[in-house]
Amino acid sequence: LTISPTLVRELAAAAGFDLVRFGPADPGPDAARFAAWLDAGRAGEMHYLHRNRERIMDPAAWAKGARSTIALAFDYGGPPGRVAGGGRVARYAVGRDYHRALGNRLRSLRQRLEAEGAPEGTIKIGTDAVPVLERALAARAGIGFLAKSAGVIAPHHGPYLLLAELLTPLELPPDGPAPGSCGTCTRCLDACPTGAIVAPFQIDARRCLSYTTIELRGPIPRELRAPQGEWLFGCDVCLEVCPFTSRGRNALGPDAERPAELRPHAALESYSLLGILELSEQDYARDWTGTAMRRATRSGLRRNAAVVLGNLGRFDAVPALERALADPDPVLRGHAAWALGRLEPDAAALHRALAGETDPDVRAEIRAALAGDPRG
Ligand code: B12
Ligand code: SF4
Ligand code: SF4
Repeated sequence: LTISPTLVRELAAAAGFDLVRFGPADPGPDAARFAAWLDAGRAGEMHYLHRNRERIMDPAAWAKGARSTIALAFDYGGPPGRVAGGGRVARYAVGRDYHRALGNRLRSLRQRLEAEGAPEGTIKIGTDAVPVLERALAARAGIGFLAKSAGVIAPHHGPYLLLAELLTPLELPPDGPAPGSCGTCTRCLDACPTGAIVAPFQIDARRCLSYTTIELRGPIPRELRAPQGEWLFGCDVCLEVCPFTSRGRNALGPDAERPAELRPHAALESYSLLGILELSEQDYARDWTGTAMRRATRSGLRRNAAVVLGNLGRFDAVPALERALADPDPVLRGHAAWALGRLEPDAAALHRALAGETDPDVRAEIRAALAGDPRG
C-alpha cells in the first residue's frame, strides 16, 4: 500500500496542523533516558508513566506493524493566560482542552487517510495521553530540535508547540532531524523558579510547577509554594525566557487572527482568583467543563489559588481564607493556613482553627503558619 507523502502532508495541513514530518516509530536512545529518569524517581507520583514503561519505550510492541510516525505539531503561541485579580495560567491550558481539539483533528486526519486506502484499524493516534515519548518521536521526525528545557522547539515556530502523532504501518520517507540548537544559551535553566531543570534536557518533575500545580494531589511541598509565585495552573517560565519565542504565532500581536480553540475559555474570563478559592462543586461541574484546567481537580485549583493569594500578599483575601480553614477538604485547609501565615501570622482565626482541627497534617500547617516557618 502506498499513499503519496505529499498527499499525507496536504491532509495533515487541511486537518489544521502547523507542522507535519515523517520519522521512525521508535524513540531511539531517549528510551533508555526515560528509563533512567523513572528509576531516579523523577516522575514523582505520575504512576501511569511507571505502569506504561515498556509500552513507552517500545511503541511497536503495542502499535503492531508500526513503521513510521507522522509527527504533528500545533503552534499555540499567544498572549499569557490570566484570571482576574492575579493568577497565571500556562498558555496551553487557556482555551478549550487541547486533548479534545487536537483529538478531533487527529481523528479526521485518520479518516481521510483511511479513505485514501490505509487499512482501517492500523493507524494509532495520540496527543499527550498516549504511551509514547512524543518529544523523542517529534525530534526524530524533524518537527524541531530537543532543547535544554527538555522541550521540542521548531525553528520557525518556537517552543509553544503541542505535539500529536499517528503511528502507522505506511512506509513514509523520513524527513531527518530539524536544524537548530540551543547553542550556548542557558536562560531557561537560570530562570526556572524551582531549579527543576536539573541539567540540560533533564527535568525533575517533582520540582516542576507544572507537576506541583497540575499533577500532584495533596499538599504542595512547602519549599515550592513561594517559588510558585503567581502560577495558578502550570508554568511557562522556561518557555517565556527562550529567545525562540520570537517566532510563530507568539510573535503576532494580541489582536492577530488565531484558531478559535486558542481563545480563552469562558471560565477563565468569568472567575477571579477569590472565586476559584471558593469554587463550589456545582459551579465547578457547570463552568469548568471543556477546559484542560480540570486536570488539576477542583481541590487542586482551590489549593493553588490559596498559594497564589498568599504569594501576592492579598490582604483582601483574608476573610475568604479564614472561611477556607473550615472547609471539608483538608488540603485546602492546610494551604489556607499557609497563605494566612504569610498574610498575618498571628491571626486569631488560626488559633481558633487549631483548637478545632483534628487532621494531623493540617495541624502541622497551622502550627507552622503561626510560627512563621521560614521555609514557607
Ligand atoms: C509527564 C509529562 C510532563 C511532566 C514531566 C515533564 C518532563 N520533562 O519530564 C510535567 C507535569 C512536569 C510536564 C510539564 C510540562 N509539559 Co508535559 N508532558 C508529559 C508527558 C505526558 C510525558 C513526558 C515524559 O515522558 N517525560 C519523561 C522525560 C524523560 O521525557 P521527555 O519530557 O519527553 O524528555 C525527553 C528529553 O528530555 C530526553 N532526555 C532525557 N534525558 C536526557 C539527557 C540527555 C543528555 C539528552 C540529550 C536528552 C535527554 O529524553 C526524553 C524523551 O525524549 C508528555 C506527553 C508524552 N506522551 O510524551 C507531555 C509533554 C512533554 N508536555 C508538554 C508541555 C507543553 C508541558 C509544559 C510546557 C506545560 C506547562 N506550560 O506547564 C511543561 C514543561 C516542563 C518541561 N520543561 O519539560 C508537551 C511538550 C511539547 C514540546 N514542544 O516539547 C508534551 C509533549 C505534551 C504534548 N502532546 O504536547 N509534563
Ligand atoms: S515549567 Fe516552570 S517550573 Fe517547570 S521546568 Fe519550566 S520553568 Fe521550571
Ligand atoms: S532558553 Fe535557551 S537553553 Fe532554554 S530552550 Fe530556549 S534556547 Fe534552549
